[in-house]
Amino acid sequence: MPGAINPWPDMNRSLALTAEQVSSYWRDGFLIGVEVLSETELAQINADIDAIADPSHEGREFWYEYSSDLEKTGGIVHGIGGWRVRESLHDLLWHPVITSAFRQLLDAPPRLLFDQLFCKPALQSGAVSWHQDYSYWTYSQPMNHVTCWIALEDADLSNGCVQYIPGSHRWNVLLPRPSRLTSERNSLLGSLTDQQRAAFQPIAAEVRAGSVLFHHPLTIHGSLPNTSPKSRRGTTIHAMADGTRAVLDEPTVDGVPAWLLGGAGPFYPLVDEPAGPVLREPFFPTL
Ligand SMILES: O=C(O)CCC(=O)C(=O)O
Repeated sequence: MPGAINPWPDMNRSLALTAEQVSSYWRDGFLIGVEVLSETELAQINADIDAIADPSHEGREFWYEYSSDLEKTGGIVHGIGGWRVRESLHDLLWHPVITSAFRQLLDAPPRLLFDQLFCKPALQSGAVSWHQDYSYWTYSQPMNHVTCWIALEDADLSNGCVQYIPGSHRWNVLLPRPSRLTSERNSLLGSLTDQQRAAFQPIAAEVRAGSVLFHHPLTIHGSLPNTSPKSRRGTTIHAMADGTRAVLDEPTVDGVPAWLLGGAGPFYPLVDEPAGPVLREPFFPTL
């Protein structure tokens, strides 16, 4: 039976990013608008997301985290681990245009760190605070990560598209992490120098459904609330280079969920790897 996502959508198209796309990623810290998904693939993923809106949906036990309670999530339907819940979200991880871009941008074989769903229903709040992704993942070392954000619906400023601060990945800073889903969306600005504040010029990553964004783990990004009558759905794949280790001083670390550690417990780490265990199957598959 064919998978939900066609593994070879168009044999005539080049899978690779162009040299210009790769250099603009390194210059700006992000890349906007690589076309990936067909109408059919989008329809399948969106039908699956419609189905998971029901809190009693089949397979819900496979989420690492899931909440459609907008009161709790600040107006965003948020999930981690969708690849284990629906076939379309699973197959998306191995879309050849995405995996080959990961390989180019990491310059290494990619692995999944985790996937993450961010859906902003129409006319709801739903801001994502300014943040750098790596501030949440410092346990995964060395830092060689890249995120792909996939537009499942058209995204523009009015419905809260992702916004980036160009060049911020080259500021050579790791700023304190804010709570990601919060009304205090500008709290990170308090940690910037005057020079960084002057360079804080957001670019709105407006994209059509089916196109994707890539960003560097130190690029500052966030998004405004959705005040429009249009829903805004996006899902991300956070990838890391093969060989990335979980470097932790303690069996459990505040803010690091147990699933990320492949099953933390009193006997963690289960393997004798002084440098920290390599993040690998089954939770961190190769892409
Ligand atoms: O979907 C959003 O608005 C934010 C996404 C995000 O923070 C991320 O992809 O790291």
